[in-house]
Amino acid sequence: MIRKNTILITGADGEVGHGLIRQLSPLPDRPALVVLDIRKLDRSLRGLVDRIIVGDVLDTKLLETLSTEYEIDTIFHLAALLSTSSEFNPETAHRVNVQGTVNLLKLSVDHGLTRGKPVKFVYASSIAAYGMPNLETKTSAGKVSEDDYLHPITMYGCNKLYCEHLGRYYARYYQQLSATRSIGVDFRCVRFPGLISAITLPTGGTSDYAPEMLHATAQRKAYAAFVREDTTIPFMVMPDAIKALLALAAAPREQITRQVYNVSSFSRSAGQLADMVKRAFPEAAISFKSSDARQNIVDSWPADVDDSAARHDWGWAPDYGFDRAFDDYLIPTIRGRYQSTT
Ligand code: AKB
Repeated sequence: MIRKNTILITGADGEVGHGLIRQLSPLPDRPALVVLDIRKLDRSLRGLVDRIIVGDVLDTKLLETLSTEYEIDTIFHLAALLSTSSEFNPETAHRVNVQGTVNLLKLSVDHGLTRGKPVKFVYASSIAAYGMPNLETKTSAGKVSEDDYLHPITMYGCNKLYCEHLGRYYARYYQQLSATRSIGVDFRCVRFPGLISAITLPTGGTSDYAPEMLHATAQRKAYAAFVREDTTIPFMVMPDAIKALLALAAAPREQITRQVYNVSSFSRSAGQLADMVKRAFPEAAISFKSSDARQNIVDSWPADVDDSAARHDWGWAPDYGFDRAFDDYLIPTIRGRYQSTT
């Protein structure tokens, strides 16, 4: 039997997974889409994929079965516990975020060997991999490069940074002392800023104040952000996040000069985001009640990132700057989304 070329998406029921499925599903002659998540895929997406697996990235038996059933060409590994959830359950987060990634990297190297070609492994990392030492440094550092300030203060950030290293290890050094060298894995990683979708809300992140203020306001609810008004980190809207994943996956291997790439669209303070929301919804009731613990986490993330390597190597450029993100995507989409419910 000839097995169909397959794309495997883990964490498919998260918001990046949803965006990726919507983008990939209508493509002509696309590989089979096999999606894995601990939760059953949202009803609205079930008809868009070829197989839905409700299961755990920690279930190695399940992953082995997948490896025998499908010719896996590309894995988008999105499954993770986000930063706030991870702080409440650090050891569980470590298991899911790290052991889950190890399991998929191992699946990839073994699968690559059987098919004689490395599996493309696209990993979603995060600005949480950074740890700015204090607010003065955060302000003076400007756009930080991929290699600076890598001292994360969250379990999630530590997990993401370590998994970036694991990706490099499995790609280049796995089984380096054995007689038969591994075929490795074609590991590629984007470090995402805070993501904002007009369609879905994230669960358990710490950059969530941005999407939360927008979604609450669009539903005519008051919102108290858990950060100071001047809190600044980089953000990106979901269509650009999907664009980044697909562009990195599609880039010719010889153009890839590093394993981890920053990507960014706009960097704004929570107050500037609120002003934009108020411009569209003048009745918005947004306040700022900084919670020390979560504030501390966001303060440890850079105010902006340098994504020039992604721009140079694989032509990264966001479609949505700050104004366009709100005017052409967030506001019209979110109005449509809640029209019937408000
Ligand atoms: C989170 O807040 O945990 C995520 C992230 C920045 O990776 N949105």
